[in-house]
Amino acid sequence: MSKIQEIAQAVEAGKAKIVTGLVQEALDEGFAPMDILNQGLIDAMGVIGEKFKNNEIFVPEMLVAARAMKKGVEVVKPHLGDGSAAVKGKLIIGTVQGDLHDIGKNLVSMMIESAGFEVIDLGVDVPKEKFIEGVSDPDVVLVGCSALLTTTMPALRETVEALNQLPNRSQFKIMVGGAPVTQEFADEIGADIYTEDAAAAAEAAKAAVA
Ligand code: B1M
Repeated sequence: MSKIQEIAQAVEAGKAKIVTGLVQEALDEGFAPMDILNQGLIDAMGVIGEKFKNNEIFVPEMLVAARAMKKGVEVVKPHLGDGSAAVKGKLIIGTVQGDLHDIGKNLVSMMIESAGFEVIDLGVDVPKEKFIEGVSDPDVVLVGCSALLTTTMPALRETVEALNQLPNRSQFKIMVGGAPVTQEFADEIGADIYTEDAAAAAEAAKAAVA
């Protein structure tokens, strides 16, 4: 079994300490940090999601796997920077109201930060008022909204619609994403940017301020 497969298996089993050790070993052995992130850590969460859907595991197992993944991400994070030192602008980001999923949002933050942005993380379960308060800072050029549940897509819509009403709307771009979100939905609710994953989000953020 390859080191990356070992990482994925340890994430699935929720073994946080083993994950951190394996990720460090993989880095020491010269595995590309993006491969460790995508094929080791992120793919494992996909497997966990399938198992949950098929009632093979339940919320507690999902939670320990999520924690193990987060620990692995902490180890790989310092190796993901692309060397962009200059601050390209400020991003506020959060998971919308009613939604507690933060792994994807954290990855997006991390990649955008690595691309040279200052990131203000509003956390999870963020009401639209908090996003609105966030853009009162004139340095904010990007607003990121994440939603992982079909049941929180209406909150995403409300947040984007509220941001679209603001008098300073031309100051910032709105980026949305998360598993149930599509380009079509993003267009429908009036978001500026939809991206499918964290790497694409970082590229889109750079393009948005270029
Ligand atoms: Co939840 N959960 N969960 N969960 N959970 C899903 C999302 C689900 C698909 C599982 C399933 O049934 N297969 C399902 C949603 C079904 C639906 O809505 N149709 C589900 C459910 C039902 C629930 C609960 C309702 C379960 C319950 O209590 N009965 C509950 C809801 C709680 C709430 O939020 N109110 C719940 C709870 C949880 C945990 C707390 C246990 C845990 C979250 C822990 C945490 O985040 N700290 C959890 C987990 C871990 C998952 C799965 C297994 C993994 C999510 C994840 O982290 N994926 C998930 C199944 C799955 O996704 N396959 C599932 C890895 C992550 C890297 O991917 O978040 O998609 P993702 O992010 C990607 C892209 O989407 C994108 O880039 C990211 C990185 O590449 N992206 C953006 C995300 N945000 C973006 C923003 C952008 C741009 C791109 O711009 C701003």
